[in-house]
Amino acid sequence: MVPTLKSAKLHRVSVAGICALILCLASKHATWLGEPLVQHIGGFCNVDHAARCIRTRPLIRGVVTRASQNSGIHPPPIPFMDAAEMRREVYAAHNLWNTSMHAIIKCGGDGGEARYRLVYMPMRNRCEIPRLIMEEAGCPYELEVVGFQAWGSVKSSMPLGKVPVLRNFDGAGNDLAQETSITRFLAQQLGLAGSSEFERASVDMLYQFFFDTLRNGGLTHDGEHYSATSLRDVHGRVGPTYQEMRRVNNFTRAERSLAALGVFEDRLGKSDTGFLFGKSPTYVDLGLFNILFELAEEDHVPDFAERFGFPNLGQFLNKMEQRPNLQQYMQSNSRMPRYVRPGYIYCPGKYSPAPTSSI
Ligand SMILES: N[C@@H](CCC(=O)N[C@@H](CS)C(=O)NCC(=O)O)C(=O)O
Repeated sequence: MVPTLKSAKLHRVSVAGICALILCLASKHATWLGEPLVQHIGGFCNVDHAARCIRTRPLIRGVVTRASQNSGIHPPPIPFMDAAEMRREVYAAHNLWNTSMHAIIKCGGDGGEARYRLVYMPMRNRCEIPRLIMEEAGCPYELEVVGFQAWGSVKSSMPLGKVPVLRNFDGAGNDLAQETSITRFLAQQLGLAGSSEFERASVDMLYQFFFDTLRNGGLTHDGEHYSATSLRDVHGRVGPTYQEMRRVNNFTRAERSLAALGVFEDRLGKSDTGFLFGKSPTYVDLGLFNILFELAEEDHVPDFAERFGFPNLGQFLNKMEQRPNLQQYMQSNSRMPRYVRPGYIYCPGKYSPAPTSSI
């Protein structure tokens, strides 16, 4: 069974039922109970995690809140924020380093109950493919946005001290870190990982290739193996195919970029559905879409398909962009801004203009 955030809470409450009853009975004595209780929870996991446990257990919240106050620990609830307001605040910060919000925005689906909560900083980068998976699947989820200046107090509660993280992914209170693990997990849960064992293996192979090349091992769209900016001033297809290249080579970034894109162009040429595998998009299609969408931005190479002789990639981008859920997402306020490096400076992009004061 796939847990929703709510069913996970119910599960935890039932597991903690006996404890909750004892705590309710003891609530009159919260003053003396408080400090040891918080110390116990804090020792068992950590204070931030304890704060999250506390927020999801209404039965014991009163007791523990008093306990927290008594011990000087105030677990701050993470507030919900309107997505348009979040966008204004993010752009107003000018760059990632100035952001200080810690709030949740509701995303995906038709406004139903959230099934997942994804934590990330206010940018696209490593949380974009997990988001595209949930958006394409029409799955309601929460995005917990941690501004860079708020990160210091959140970091220690993350399994590996980094984001993205999928909160309580198993309904038993555990968090899942690592972009690629989150991507594969969500894709499997939401039916975007391939339709047979063999197809899933093939999708995984191409995703690993995608991650090594077009994603530069996770360092986004501008690195040693692939760089959208390196292609701005290139005209025509240059360099060998990826298969002809040695792993260690002296080719330019532009040549390596075109070689990697060529693998996807060829793969699409063999497909009779317009997707990389099967009859519907999988997570590797969404990853490729994300890269091509960025490549086609006005300040990169909007005419990349004609310029480099990649007709299949051009058609693929158009087709993916027209998918209703993706189209809705890209035009929504919940989409985080693009940025340029160095400096992680926010910049507007297609469908996601910087808000004006009249909005
Ligand atoms: N291999 C990890 C890398 C995660 C990572 O480096 N995340 C950055 C944000 S993109 C982070 O958490 N930085 C804050 C820090 O290092 O404290 C993954 O793919 O999830």
